[in-house]
Amino acid sequence: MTSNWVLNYFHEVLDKHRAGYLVLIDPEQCEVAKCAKLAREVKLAGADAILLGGSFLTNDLHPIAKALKQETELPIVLFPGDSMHLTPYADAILYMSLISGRNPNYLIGEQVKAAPWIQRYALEPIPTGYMLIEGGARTAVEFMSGTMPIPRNKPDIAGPHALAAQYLGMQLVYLEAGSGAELPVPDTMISTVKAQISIPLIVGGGIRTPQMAAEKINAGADFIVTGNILEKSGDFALMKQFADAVHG
Ligand code: 1GP
Repeated sequence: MTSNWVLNYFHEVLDKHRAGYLVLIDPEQCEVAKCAKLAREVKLAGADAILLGGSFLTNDLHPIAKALKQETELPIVLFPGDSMHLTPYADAILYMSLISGRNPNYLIGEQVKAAPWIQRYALEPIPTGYMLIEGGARTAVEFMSGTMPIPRNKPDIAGPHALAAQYLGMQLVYLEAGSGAELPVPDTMISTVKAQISIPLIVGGGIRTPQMAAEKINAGADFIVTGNILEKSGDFALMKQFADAVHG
């Protein structure tokens, strides 16, 4: 039996701050030493946890996760593109079902393949309803999963998806515009979804400024994820600005 300390920690973050800040490290975009440096900076900046993963992976995940674990006591939470993206050197995994899509492989297939490995690696699975929202251009998740995102002007479709996730027992909902999205998840969609659920709401994809992060929180996001912008800019001062804007 695995503990659920990471999920409890997420709730403690929300008790302490108005919202939480998660930094996504894409193992495809960084070598071990660079990832380790990033992990140190994430802690110094005041972010709350590290998400590790992406849609497509050719790098060896184990040494990267191991290096992150050595550099920070922040939770390392896997954010996998499929059932191959697993390592024992993380603490937890967003055990996601792509509920905005109708591809059975990403609704339950990959989850079945991953389950024995999650048990073997003693990772904490955090059941998460993952919803792809149209972000202005085709994204890697859309292509890799062969699913269509929910149209960005249809919050009335997004709301019942999130509510269904909660009714199925999921512990988090993640609204995803896609990494590097031209347009982040719209505020109206965030507020509509938030009004229908009581589990924490994660929002990510295309959030490029601390002001945008604050806007998404004001709309109802509980956790903000950024990836691309820090990978590209390498601007660690910006990471602190994000953390401050999110924590309020
Ligand atoms: C992607 O939501 C995350 O899965 C983060 O997106 O890289 O655009 O910040 P960005």
